[in-house]
Amino acid sequence: MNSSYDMLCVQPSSDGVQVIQLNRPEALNALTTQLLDELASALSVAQSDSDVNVVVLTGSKKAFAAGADIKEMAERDLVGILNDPRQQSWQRISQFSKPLIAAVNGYCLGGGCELAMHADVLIAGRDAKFGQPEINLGIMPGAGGTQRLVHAVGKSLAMQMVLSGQPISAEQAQQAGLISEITQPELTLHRAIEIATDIAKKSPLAVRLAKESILKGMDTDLATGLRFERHAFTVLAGTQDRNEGIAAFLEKRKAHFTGR
Ligand code: CO8
Repeated sequence: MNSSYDMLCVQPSSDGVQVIQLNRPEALNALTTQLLDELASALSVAQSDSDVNVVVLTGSKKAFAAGADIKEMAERDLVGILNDPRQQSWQRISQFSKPLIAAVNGYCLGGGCELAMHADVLIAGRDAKFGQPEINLGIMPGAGGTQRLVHAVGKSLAMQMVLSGQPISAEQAQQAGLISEITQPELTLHRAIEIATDIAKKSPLAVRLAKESILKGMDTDLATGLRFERHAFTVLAGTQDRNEGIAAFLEKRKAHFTGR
């Protein structure tokens, strides 16, 4: 465990997978400026660590994260929010280009839900609750909740969640497409690591460009997305991993990818 963080437990990578756990149990992992900064830093380190292919982000049994820290927010006025240092952390988190898997149990609310939606794959325990309750505080989501949630669950459910503040269950989240799998709560992290370990064995270049292509497509029109996909697909034709993948298939053996 890395002790350079106060509010995170960062495990050493194993089989290309690193687990980062939000660790502020006394406040249900509410996201303070410091916690978000530590997370952005841990992801930057993981980004440049060649031993890390995939990161799993998780919280505790009771909460992935119960939102932005309301006590800290209470101290910020309009100018404080305008100059909000958390904005830079969100930006850095969104730039993480390796696969990020969220393993969610318990409350996943407000900024916590917005953080989980930065993940490429979300899985959750049966008891997880996803919501954007900011409206109950007289505010609204401010870190992607009105944008990414619409992509994830569609307009009608996103409106219902954001305007009423009512959370949805893991089952509803799966039906709507916010999460891909539901597990028993005690198995969520194990299952996330299993998915991550599988992805970590693939060609890192292909994984990176496939992720980028999907994200690009969500941000742009179909023609631009298809053009990006075609370029990315073409770039991969020049990699050793592509030769290795095809040769391994033809020779009926397992591929060994090196990221070249
Ligand atoms: N902020 C600060 N502290 C919190 C938060 C939070 N979001 N959530 C829980 N805590 C603290 C509680 O104050 C309590 O501390 P203490 O024991 O010192 O009183 C401790 O965690 C345990 O919480 P509860 O006793 O309330 O636990 P319950 O099981 O009774 O309830 C709930 C759990 C339902 C999750 C409840 O804690 C709750 O409603 N929390 C607030 C949820 C919320 O409103 N989240 C949205 C916050 S606003 C937001 O996220 C805006 C994001 C914008 C980002 C923009 C960035 C640039």
